[in-house]
Amino acid sequence: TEVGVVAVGFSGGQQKDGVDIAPQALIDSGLLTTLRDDLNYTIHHDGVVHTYTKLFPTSDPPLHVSGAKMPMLKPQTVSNATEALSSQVYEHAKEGRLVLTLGGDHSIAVGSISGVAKAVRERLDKEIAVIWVDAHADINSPQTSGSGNIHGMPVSYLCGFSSAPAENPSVFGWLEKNHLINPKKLVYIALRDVDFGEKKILRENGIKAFSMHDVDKHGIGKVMEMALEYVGDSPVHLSFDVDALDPMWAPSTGTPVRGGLTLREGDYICECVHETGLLVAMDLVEVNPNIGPRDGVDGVLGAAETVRAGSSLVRCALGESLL
Ligand code: DIR
Ligand code: MN
Ligand code: MN
Ligand code: MN
Repeated sequence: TEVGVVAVGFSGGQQKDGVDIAPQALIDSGLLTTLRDDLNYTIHHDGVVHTYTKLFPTSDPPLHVSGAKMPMLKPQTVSNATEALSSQVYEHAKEGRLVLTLGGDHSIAVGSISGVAKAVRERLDKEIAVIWVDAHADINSPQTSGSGNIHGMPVSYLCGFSSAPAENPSVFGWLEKNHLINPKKLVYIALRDVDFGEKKILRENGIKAFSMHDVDKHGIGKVMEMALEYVGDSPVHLSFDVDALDPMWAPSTGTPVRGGLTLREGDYICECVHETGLLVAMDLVEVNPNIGPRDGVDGVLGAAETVRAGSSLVRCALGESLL
């Protein structure tokens, strides 16, 4: 199989530096050479960690959208970066490559998922399913967001619940109908920190979600059975936020939430998706090597171990565990 890799050193969807150095850390840990040499993939990668800084506007003031409590932060920066990423991902996906996007914060999923959705419509005349593994639902609109951080909003734009605001139509104005996903083909796993306004959006749109409560109740085996039955035979884009894992396994991330998945449960999710043969793209996001404790002191896991966990998730999704 052919894999297209896009390394995205972008942190503009939230406020903590460091998430932009994760792609290089993942590559330095040997992820791509393992995919090539041990898993026998043909890797297409330009060797660049894209920052898109040339596309950043000289000034990008917070955007006050009518009805919002908080202004959108770095709106044009995030829009420009994700627009560029969307076409990079599209170019890989239209060649039939499995696209691996290494982030970066989760706002970049607006780019990766839109590019895959468009390519799969053109190639296969199908809608993609999205499996979003995250402590958070990332489905705030600019109106419901309590932070203004766009990494809490990508799903809202991808579902078409939000679009270019009247106050500045160039912010996400590039998103076309063929970039969007069907909210009925979206399924969440590992949720445990969902804002009040987001719960309302999930409920009113009948969006399928398996929270940590469901993982505890049914076990990860049954949850994956139900999630994959829901997905059916649609091509799958797996968007994995490393904060879905418990901070014990992935402490180096911007918004850790206790009570998450074990590394084994995360790997299991990825293995199950691999087994379907439906995987067309994966994002690995929100690894932030600048956050968290030092590795190795009294067995404490820190940045290096978070990178290792992220690498393991990707390798499992690409079939490493198969005997
Ligand atoms: C919160 C936190 N729901 C927000 N979201 C995070 O800012 O909208 N997403 N951390 O990863
Ligand atoms: Mn690249
Ligand atoms: Mn996220
Ligand atoms: Mn998250």
